[in-house]
Amino acid sequence: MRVFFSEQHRLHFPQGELSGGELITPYERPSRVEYILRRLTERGFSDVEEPLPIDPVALHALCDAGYLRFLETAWDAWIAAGHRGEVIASSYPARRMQTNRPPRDIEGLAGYYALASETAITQGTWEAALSSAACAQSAANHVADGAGSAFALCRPPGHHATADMFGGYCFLNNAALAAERLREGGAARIAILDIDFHHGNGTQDIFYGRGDVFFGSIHGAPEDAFPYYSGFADEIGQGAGEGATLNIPLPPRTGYPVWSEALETLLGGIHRFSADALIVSLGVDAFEEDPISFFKLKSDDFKDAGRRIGKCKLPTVFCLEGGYAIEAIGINTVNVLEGFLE
Ligand code: SP5
Ligand code: ZN
Repeated sequence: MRVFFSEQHRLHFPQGELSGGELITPYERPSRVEYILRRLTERGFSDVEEPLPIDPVALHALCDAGYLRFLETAWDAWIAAGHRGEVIASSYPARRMQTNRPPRDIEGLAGYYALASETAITQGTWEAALSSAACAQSAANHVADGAGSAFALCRPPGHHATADMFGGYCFLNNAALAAERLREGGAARIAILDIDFHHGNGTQDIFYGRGDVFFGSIHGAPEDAFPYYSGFADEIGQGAGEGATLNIPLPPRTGYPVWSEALETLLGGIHRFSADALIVSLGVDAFEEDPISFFKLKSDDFKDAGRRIGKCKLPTVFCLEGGYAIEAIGINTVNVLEGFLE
């Protein structure tokens, strides 16, 4: 399985994540991919390639133009305004306020385009986000060209990002870009399987009205887990997309017996949808030792999950999402890939 990876991810490393009222070193940090790369090498995944540069046409087709302009210029505008810290949103267009009038002031604009405050933008964030998206696009191209599977080692992750919002450590929705690329490559129906601990609100939002892209997710129940305001079981899609979204929220301390049953439910949905290709939003934060999550999967469970996904026999693009138990992130991620290849 070819791996797509760019060193550019390092350009995104904010000093601060807002957590429990403190600024801490972000959980989503560069060393995550170093552990994964090391494990890939150990396990013989030697086919590692630089992605081609991002296709700007595809990016603009997916995202809001004002949002892209914001991401590109936010750091400079923030510094020009005299702010001394990193770009962190603090004011939001909340209930009954104006959600369609981007302010001129950069502090207001940050909140306009944010969905959460834990995620800071720093000097290299835009370039890193572009390189991450490029990994997803190149992996999808590779699969569209006939490879059975590919792994996009995306950092920063993508599944919380909508067409016009960042947050949850995400800026550009890598899985959505991969899906569109596979569509252009001739796959009429795409399934996205999101096994990250958190609900992939961004991916769901992008495809909510679409009948040609299935989105299924297992995640911590919104009552208890970020992103809190989406991922309920009654979110099933709308219009042409009605029935093409399938959410399985699960409670604290869920272990593999219940989690794997949920996975089978999603795989059944994907089968009934008759997908031509599969994208896996591969977060491994369902791991029992993850510092910000509450499921109880063990390392071996990730291999079994990979095996079950492999039984779909679909051309598959894996996009890295979350996973913050850093010492185990390599083992858990590569276990999914190895299970899939068995
Ligand atoms: C891609 C991805 O996995 N994003 C996750 C973003 C989570 N952001 C909010 C985390 C809040 C965690 N608070 C729990 C702290 C437990 N000590
Ligand atoms: Zn996550």
